[in-house]
Amino acid sequence: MIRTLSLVIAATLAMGAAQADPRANYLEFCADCHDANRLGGTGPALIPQTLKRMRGPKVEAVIRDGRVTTQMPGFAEDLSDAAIAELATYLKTPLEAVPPWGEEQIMASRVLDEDYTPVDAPIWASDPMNITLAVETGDHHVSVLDGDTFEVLDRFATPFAVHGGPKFDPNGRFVFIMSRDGWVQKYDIWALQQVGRVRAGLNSRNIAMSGDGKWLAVANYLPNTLTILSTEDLSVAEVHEIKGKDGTPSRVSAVYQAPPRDSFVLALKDVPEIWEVSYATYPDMNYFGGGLAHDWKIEGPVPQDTKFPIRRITTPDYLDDFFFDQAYEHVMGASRKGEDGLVIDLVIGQKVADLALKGMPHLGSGITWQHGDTTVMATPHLKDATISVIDMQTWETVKTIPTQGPGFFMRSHKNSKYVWADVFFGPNKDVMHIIDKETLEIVKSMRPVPGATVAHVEFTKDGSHALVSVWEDEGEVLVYDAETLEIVKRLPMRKPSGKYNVWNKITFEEGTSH
Ligand code: DHE
Repeated sequence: MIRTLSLVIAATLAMGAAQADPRANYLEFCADCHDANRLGGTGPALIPQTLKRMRGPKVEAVIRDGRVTTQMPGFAEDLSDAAIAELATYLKTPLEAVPPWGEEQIMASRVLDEDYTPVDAPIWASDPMNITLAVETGDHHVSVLDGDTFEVLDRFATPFAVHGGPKFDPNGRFVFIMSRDGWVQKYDIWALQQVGRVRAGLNSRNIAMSGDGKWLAVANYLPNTLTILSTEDLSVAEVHEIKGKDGTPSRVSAVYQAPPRDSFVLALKDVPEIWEVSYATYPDMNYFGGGLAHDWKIEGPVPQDTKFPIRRITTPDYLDDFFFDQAYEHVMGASRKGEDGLVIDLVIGQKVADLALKGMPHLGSGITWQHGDTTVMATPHLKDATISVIDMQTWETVKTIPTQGPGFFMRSHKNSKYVWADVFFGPNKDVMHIIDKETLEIVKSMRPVPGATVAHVEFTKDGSHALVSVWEDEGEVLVYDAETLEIVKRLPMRKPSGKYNVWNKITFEEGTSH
């Protein structure tokens, strides 16, 4: 009797211990799909870098109730509320050590589709230059749209939580898509087939395509690296470890393509430096837009044992978010504190101006257009209900346009007289402002679906139509006549986010972010 009782007590204590040990619960209930090291498997990585970026229900609620439209079940019957809370805290704790993720691990993750069959020409009859992709974050898909009829040519699954703009090769045939967990997907638009996937980082920011279409650079937070992939077969060309001049490791906030300079430009999170990584090849050497000739401008040695030499520019501040002039000679950078910005001349590698920018400008969403005899750049602010318009010759703010709330994205097209600017945050998140490019005044504020977030606009190739996301789970893409501002078509979609037109992207159309 005593023995039975002690067995019961021991079992109860053991269960209590398991319930209280979040790591044990993780291994029992989560590891099969999310990996024993929390780095992701069929489900996403469960690390703070990924979790804090996810919009939607809180972590506890997802563990308890599951996630609709995904394979994530609820664990309310297996785990007490206290155990769920502890498990959530465990998932929000940084990894003790970041496992190695170099060439070997990246190559081991690569999957090339065996049934992928290349084609000589598109298998559809639409205008290949007017194809538009719509990312649907609700169920992690992309819809391929004919830009004239808005017919959906294909709808394919992407890796979990795509972020940033997909990048097209210079012919607009292949597109590369990146997820926050570092997966890069290659998709053949002509064949409407996935070519393959590779995990280029463990937690990544965005990707950039080289001007010649041969290389794809992947900006990583985890580990602190830039991965350069061959676009041909997604193999690793090089993995650059990112360390500042004093040896401080740094996350890469973003990588940008600078085609006239034959280089990638990197914004670094943890060191006050800009890096330029050249993909120029002998004999067409155009290292750093010719800057290599002036080696007094280059700080630090240019490594000889790399295909992709690096130039470092020391900056007076930590810069997080960039915008380039059309010639890629100047870069505007927002300070990491989000309180101001500055302009660096990439040729001489020096600061040439300060920018009056408050309230966390989102320069990456900036656009330019001709205004009188100058070019202006406009940017929204993530923490201020204004849009700043900056003269790109004097770098002065020529106008601050008050809006109905902080915005995220802006778009225009050279054939359109309007700029479209969303209000992403606050009670007026259902508003889309229309700004006259000449008067710099808001001429219309539209509320297409009252109460629903409307955000991100993309134009068709000729600028005649503007596509707007109703950013809700049961959402839609609204197709507007860009002149009359009337809705001409509604395309149901699952939480659509960004849309990307092949022509506007590969020609670096001035009204779109690059
Ligand atoms: Fe983005 C682009 C950084 C939050 C949706 N976002 C970008 C780019 C950068 C960036 C550097 C340019 C990459 C490119 O296209 O090559 N984003 C950041 C952040 O630092 C920020 C503020 C915080 C973070 O979570 O990392 C952030 N972004 C978001 C979101 O919360 C959004 C709205 C939803 C989501 O998907 O996470 C979001 N970001 C987007 C989209 C683009 C983007 C749709 C592409 C815009 C385009 O038209 O090119």
